[in-house]
Amino acid sequence: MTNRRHFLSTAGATLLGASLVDKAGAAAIPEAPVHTASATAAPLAPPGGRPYNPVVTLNGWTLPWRMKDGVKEFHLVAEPVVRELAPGMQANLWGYNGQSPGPTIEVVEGDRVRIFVTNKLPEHTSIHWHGQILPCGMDGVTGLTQPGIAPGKTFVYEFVARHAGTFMYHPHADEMMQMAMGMMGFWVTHPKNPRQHAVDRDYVLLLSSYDIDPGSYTPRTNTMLDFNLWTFNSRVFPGIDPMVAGLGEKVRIRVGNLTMTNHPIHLHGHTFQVTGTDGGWVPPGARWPEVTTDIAVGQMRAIEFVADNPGDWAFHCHKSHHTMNAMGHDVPNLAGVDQRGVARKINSLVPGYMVMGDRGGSMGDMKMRLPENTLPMMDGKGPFGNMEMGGMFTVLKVREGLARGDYRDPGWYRHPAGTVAREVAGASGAYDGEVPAAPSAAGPEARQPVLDAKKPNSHQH
Ligand SMILES: [Cu+2]
Repeated sequence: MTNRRHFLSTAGATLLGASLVDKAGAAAIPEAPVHTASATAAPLAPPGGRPYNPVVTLNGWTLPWRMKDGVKEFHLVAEPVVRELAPGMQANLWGYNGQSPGPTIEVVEGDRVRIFVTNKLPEHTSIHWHGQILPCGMDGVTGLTQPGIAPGKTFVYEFVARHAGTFMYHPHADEMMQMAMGMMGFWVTHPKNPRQHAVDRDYVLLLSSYDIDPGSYTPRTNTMLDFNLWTFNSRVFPGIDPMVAGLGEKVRIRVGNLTMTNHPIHLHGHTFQVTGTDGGWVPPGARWPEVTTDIAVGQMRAIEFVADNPGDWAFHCHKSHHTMNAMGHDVPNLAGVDQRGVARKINSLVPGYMVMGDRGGSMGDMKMRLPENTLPMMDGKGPFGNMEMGGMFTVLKVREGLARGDYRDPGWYRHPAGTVAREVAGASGAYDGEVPAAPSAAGPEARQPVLDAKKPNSHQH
């Protein structure tokens, strides 16, 4: 307590709120590391300070810091970035330190934190430290708790990370524009005691969405609901790395939602518990088992499970349009419509045109010529063919004998003999038992819709 009081009383700027850094101060600002690779970076072991178990940011990285007089100093630079959403598509976004989302910030409960924020955007910005309990003037709300950080200026935020947990940061300035352009980042405050809430692997990701017309690069930022790209850390499947876990390891996945709608996040092959929110840790007696947890806008959820089931397990948003990419959200349903001849006729007018769906909408094995810079609506080569997935989807790979700290993709799961769904006749290893009859619910009566709308005998007012 003494330390913190001392910190707050000596750092006068803290009490006055986020403040502009003058020229003399600027010389003392730590460097702002930049990262542009889209592969998942290895966890950043703490180079000093109190120990903690670092997290892994899916297709992202953690921001290095320096210790100065007992304060952890970070430097974020808000700037335009180019983010590859998946191989074949790049987007002009706004982010921090070379990437959208910005780097993950990791600190320890009780740490004194000083964050320099330099604005290289063409308009003013600010950073709100979502979920932190801090002095009001550090809350980052433009106009309410500070003036906007003008282009070219650097502000400094200082506070104590009071509570361990799962948080995020994002602008509170021209929000519709800045968040639709990808400005956000993850924040983890680790517990003082590294054994508390300890897990073997701790993955973090933010949900964001973009509306980028096929053939273009820059999101439409006035879109309210009709986004066409749904992302984990500004990546879409098949551009999202797998999450890996050794058999029997305890795994945590922390997810924050900064889109415009809710996302029911679903894990196959395991049951998990929601162990934390951006409000804190859920007491053990209040947790219940789930396989899907809905994450509302502005919410964060930490889920935990023991990876006790080997295999390649889907992890995805359960809204079907959220596991699709840009092409195809608006196509008509032509199931049952005989389109023979139509494709040929249209093709003479529009080369490359493809008729969709007289047998359903699956485009898994079709090859359509795409406009430049977009992605098929569902894609991803798996060991059994096309996965027909995009957007908010990846694979949890649980493997026996995986070394601690090994995050490399172990390849596809090798299923034990006789444990894969298979064709009944013909194929090798096919089922050769007796196939039971398949009773149908649709009897003759059921095919005739019966309208039996009885009026109530008497009105009761
Ligand atoms: Cu979703």
